[in-house]
Amino acid sequence: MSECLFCKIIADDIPSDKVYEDDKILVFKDISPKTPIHLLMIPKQHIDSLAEVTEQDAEIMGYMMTKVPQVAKEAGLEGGFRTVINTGDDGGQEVYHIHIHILGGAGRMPFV
Ligand code: DGP
Repeated sequence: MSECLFCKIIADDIPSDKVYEDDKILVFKDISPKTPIHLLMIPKQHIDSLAEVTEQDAEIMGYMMTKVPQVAKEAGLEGGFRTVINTGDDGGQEVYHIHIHILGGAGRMPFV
């Protein structure tokens, strides 16, 4: 079995609060939300990080970007949202299964 935390969430070996799922991606609530709404979008295929993405991943990466606004709208983020992809140790990445943070729900956010 994969040792990857998010692969275990995909496999339902670890419970999560899912808000969207299809055959390619899963979106669930962050366990430690930084904003009132804080979601994580992950591909079901394992990719370590943005630094590992290749042209072969163009389809799934593009697919995720098209799903972000749909998921954000369904989560109630009508006024806008922030997306973040932490990459590598210096980028603050803790879980090495690529994920897009979708953050919002607290009004206008500061730049950083
Ligand atoms: P990052 O630092 O970009 O790798 O963010 C990892 C995020 O994953 C962090 O905001 C907390 C979240 N997280 C870690 N473990 C779990 C978990 O078991 N369940 C959920 N729902 N989120 C988790």
